[in-house]
Amino acid sequence: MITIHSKLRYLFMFLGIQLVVMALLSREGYQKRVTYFIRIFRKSDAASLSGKNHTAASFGPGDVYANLSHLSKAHSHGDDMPFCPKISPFVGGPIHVSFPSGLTLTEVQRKNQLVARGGRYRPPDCEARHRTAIVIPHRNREHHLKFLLYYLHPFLQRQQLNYRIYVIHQAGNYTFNRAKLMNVGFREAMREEDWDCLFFHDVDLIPEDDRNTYVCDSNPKHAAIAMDKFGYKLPYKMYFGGVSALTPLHYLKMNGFPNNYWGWGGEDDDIGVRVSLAGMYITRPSLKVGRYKMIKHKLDKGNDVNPKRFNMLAKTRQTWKLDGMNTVDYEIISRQYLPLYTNITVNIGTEAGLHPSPPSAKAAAKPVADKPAEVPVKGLADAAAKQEKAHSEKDSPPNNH
Ligand code: UD2
Ligand code: MN
Repeated sequence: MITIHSKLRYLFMFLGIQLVVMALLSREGYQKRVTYFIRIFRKSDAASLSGKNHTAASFGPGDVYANLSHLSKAHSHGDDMPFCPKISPFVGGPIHVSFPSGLTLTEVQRKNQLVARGGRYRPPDCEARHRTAIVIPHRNREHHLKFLLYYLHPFLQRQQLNYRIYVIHQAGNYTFNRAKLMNVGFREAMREEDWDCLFFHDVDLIPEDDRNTYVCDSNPKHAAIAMDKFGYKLPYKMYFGGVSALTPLHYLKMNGFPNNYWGWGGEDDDIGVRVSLAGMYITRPSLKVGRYKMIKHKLDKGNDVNPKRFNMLAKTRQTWKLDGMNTVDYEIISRQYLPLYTNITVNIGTEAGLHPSPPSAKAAAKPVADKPAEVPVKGLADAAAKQEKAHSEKDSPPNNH
């Protein structure tokens, strides 16, 4: 009897101690860690989200959707939310990029359930440390846009950013003007919210490593340092095309981007030169991290090579203060808050202004004053000359991708 009693006593003591330990462990911090580990074991959630008929690559290593299910769905925005960690626990490194044929926007939407109307996202359970606007110049590239949205949304969520995607759509058929659309994007995005960083992003460039964080540096950042189309190398030192990131202060300091590069080419170099003329320098992520895949395409109709680009580039030093954010003129045609992005359709006019007169009236009218001169400029600016040389490889329009 005595032995049974003492055994029972030990058993109760043991159970009591266990209860105390459990009570201590069940405090909030422990709960969070347990939930985190439970989520890791439920990795397959992401796969089930898309249902049976998902067309994207299956969730193997490098799948950009693999750990999205770890993000809590509780929308607990409030004053007492802690800041997100400095390095997001959801960042996973290299991303496998492919272009499945059957992907639809509806599927992209279904896979990004925490993205709010207008392509808006905030981490649900922590206060983001960065507010980033993505600005995409666009016309007739819906197919590319769909893939970019498919990859960019989870990419940015993994980085725990507070972000919104703006697509700036050039109205009409007149020659495309990438840099002017960026100026429109800058002004319209800043009008809506106090972004601390803007990413200017080609529609056809897909980031391949989520350690390439979409936050700004102390100087303008060129993020697309390594692209497949250039053999994952920087084509030349001053290259600033593809994807770049500037704070509002950087942007205003260099008077934004030029408005008068109509057609393909040159504007990216003009922007690069503006950075240094404004007393700043270009920063870049490492070659390992700043990797991008460009969706293969031909030169678009309505975006012919700009034959004036070298002459114009030679004059950036004289023109950058006279043309840019301080002179941009445009008319917003519509602003749509779509499920995956904010679409801003804009009339940016032509070289002859926002409302150029019809050809018949033109004959009678005085010649357009601000039309860039065609005469070759004596003594090309250093940068322009160097670029022209370095370009021989890079500076060809995308007609053979
Ligand atoms: C290169 C640069 C690009 C820019 C361009 C010269 C790369 C990866 N990118 O792009 O940053 O400097 O040369 O202008 O090297 N777009 C449309 N619809 C059109 C035409 C252009 O949406 O009809 C947009 C779209 O976002 C596209 C971007 O403009 O990604 C650049 O045009 P591109 O892709 O035809 O030129 P590409 O690849 O040579
Ligand atoms: Mn391209």
